[in-house]
Amino acid sequence: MSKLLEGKTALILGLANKWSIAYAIGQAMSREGAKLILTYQNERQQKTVQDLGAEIGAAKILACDVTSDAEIAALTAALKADDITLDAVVHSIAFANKEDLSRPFVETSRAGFLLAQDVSAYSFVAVCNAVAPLMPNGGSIMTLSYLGSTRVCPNYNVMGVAKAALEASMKYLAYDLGPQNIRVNAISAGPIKTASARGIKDFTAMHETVAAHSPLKRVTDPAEVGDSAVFLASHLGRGVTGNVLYVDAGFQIMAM
Ligand code: NAD
Ligand code: IMJ
Repeated sequence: MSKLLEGKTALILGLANKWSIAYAIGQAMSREGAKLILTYQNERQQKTVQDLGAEIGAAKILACDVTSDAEIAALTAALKADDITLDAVVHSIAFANKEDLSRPFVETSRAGFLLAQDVSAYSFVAVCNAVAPLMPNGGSIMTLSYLGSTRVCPNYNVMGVAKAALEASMKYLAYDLGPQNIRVNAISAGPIKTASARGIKDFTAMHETVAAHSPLKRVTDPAEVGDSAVFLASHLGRGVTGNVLYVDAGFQIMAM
């Protein structure tokens, strides 16, 4: 069978290490023949991202801290200077203060609230605005969300509110960019043991709850998220925009 992303170029933001969901997406997209461009947040991650990028044959690796308008502009300027056009963009980025993910949500500070919104939600708007001009043939932009956007998940707190803003932003972006044949979607993944999940209070218990109660009776494998990202980026996903695609072993349908 021919590869699903042959001839397509994908930009992936949010790869930090081998556990990152962005790495699983990069592996799946590389397998399907995509040319990959990766970004890293700062010098601390540069070496790791370069090593992992080499493993999946990344064509280019650039720095981009998404809290900086200048760094986002420099990223797209560097791609433009190389005459690179994009067919797919993956935003796999979130951050909140650690203490805001354990104490009661009601105690969230203004600064903590705004930080989570800035990194985890606004950055998606800024990235979409920056990359759209590099997608003259249309394309597919996606972000990663979590069930805590619409349901209360203990400790997810300020991140849940940021994911609610992210999912709503995704829909407005889908409306704005639709006329350019740019599709915008979110993948809502089930809990996966990444750096952003490790150290979270009761994460193992949450994993066990999902495995026990989800329709598929198991947790989400990052490779399943990678394959869904391939679908959204490919011709097969051409009719899908403004959607939250749950890749969570079915957990979100359950009430008891
Ligand atoms: P991860 O820690 O590997 O990825 C988070 C990424 O965000 C890192 O690469 C980090 O460098 C990047 N980042 C943070 N602040 C940044 C900034 N200012 N500029 C640029 N990059 C920045 O963890 P992950 O679990 O792969 O998370 C990726 C996405 O998936 C996040 O949006 C997360 O909310 C979402 N998600 C995770 C799970 C899970 O259980 N792990 C479930 C559903 C959704
Ligand atoms: C995170 C916190 C609380 C509950 C949680 C999570 N559950 C899951 C996550 C149930 C699945 C992981 N997740 C979906 C995230 O989006 C994580 C985001 C995150 C994690 C950290 C940890 C380290 C840190 N800041 C963070 N910011 C965002 O300092």
